Amino acid sequence: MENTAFIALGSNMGNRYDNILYAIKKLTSHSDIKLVNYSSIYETDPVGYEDQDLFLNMVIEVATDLDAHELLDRCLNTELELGRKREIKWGPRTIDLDILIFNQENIETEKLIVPHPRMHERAFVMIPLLEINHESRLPLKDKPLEAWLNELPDKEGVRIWKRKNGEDVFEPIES
Ligand code: PH2
Ligand code: MG
Ligand code: MG
Repeated sequence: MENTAFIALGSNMGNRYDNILYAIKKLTSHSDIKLVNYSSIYETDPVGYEDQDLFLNMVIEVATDLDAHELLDRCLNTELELGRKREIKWGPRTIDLDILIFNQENIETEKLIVPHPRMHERAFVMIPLLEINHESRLPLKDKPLEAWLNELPDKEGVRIWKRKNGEDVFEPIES
């Protein structure tokens, strides 16, 4: 598996927890995408379009043989399988799968921009990402991670919902 990617997951419709676990299972159901690491799950206030239900958000790390566009197609197919319809921009969704980082690559095509252009501004992405990532692997301009985190707005809108470690843990994939 030559490539490392970090993917953000978000859900605020239906059974949010089931949607997230099902998406991880679907995404990693072929041998060309492997789950390497995952964050805790956070409950988060909606950002952008505020008149909607609370989200569950988390970030996973995968290893994959796919290139970034192939991985994007897999993400979009998984969203469709979970019944995602695109109605309101930034509106309610059963599942959203966003590629945040793909190796150290900078990609800008019509379909895909990586690193994700808004990730640095979003506490619901950065807090779970920083839980499982380390500075050296983030293609984050010239600022230390601490500085990014300190400047993030809406940090209080991101609350731990299910911890990765400790009591009441979850297992995204049964071993
Ligand atoms: N996703 C959005 C817009 N707003 N807010 C939260 N809390 N979590 C999300 O995943 C989210 C959002 C667009 O993708
Ligand atoms: Mg998104
Ligand atoms: Mg998306």
